Amino acid sequence: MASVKTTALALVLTATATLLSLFQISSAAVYKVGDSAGWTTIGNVDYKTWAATKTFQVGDIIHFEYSSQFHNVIRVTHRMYRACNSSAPLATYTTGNDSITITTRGHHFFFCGVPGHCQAGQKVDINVLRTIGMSPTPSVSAFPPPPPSVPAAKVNGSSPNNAVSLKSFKSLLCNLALSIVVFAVFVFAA
Ligand SMILES: *[C@@H]1O[C@H](CO)[C@@H](O)[C@H](O)[C@H]1NC(C)=O
Ligand SMILES: *[C@@H]1O[C@H](CO)[C@@H](O)[C@H](O)[C@H]1NC(C)=O
Ligand SMILES: *[C@@H]1O[C@H](CO)[C@@H](O)[C@H](O)[C@H]1NC(C)=O
Ligand SMILES: [Cu+2]
Repeated sequence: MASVKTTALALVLTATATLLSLFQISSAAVYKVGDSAGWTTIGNVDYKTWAATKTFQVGDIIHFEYSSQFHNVIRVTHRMYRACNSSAPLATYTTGNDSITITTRGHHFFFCGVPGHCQAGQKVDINVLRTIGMSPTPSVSAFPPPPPSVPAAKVNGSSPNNAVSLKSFKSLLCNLALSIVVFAVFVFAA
């Protein structure tokens, strides 16, 4: 009798793990910094506002697109970010088509290392919130929602709406999987 339970438990756990790993892959979002404007000093792109409208998660890809003749990307510490100090970057990217996978939570500070560009606003703070499996509410209230009459304006680009709904779905599945595991352990222990 015990072996039947063990087999059932193993099956449930395997299925859950498969489900979760599948979802881990499919939920990674790609965010192009600055959307159609890209990574530039032209047009006073507000990268702070751009970042504030996104809900970044571990595994997401931050994509910098720019002319490598005129710009680059460096990752720096918070202190260096605030001072636009490019003397000791943590990482440097120069291809003009750089995809950076975010592997940890917290802040990830980037700016353009070309003199004057950081001061001109070519800097972005990618903040991956510590909450996992929670619905993304805080950043939404800071911005008035766009008028519903022009939904097409936001559809183009990196489709953040899609990403958000995928993430909600993911957290739902995570909760479901967790419930299954708890249930299985309960049955097993009984
Ligand atoms: C999306 O934006 C690109 C330019 O960034 C434009 O060429 C394309 O027509 C747009 N697509 C839609 C569906 O608006
Ligand atoms: C820039 O950062 C480096 C390394 O942290 C430091 O030695 C230097 O004093 C800083 N420069 C300025 C102008 O803050
Ligand atoms: C950037 O690189 C990706 C592959 O990593 C490629 O598919 C894409 O076409 C490139 N974009 C540009 C503008 O070079
Ligand atoms: Cu630049």
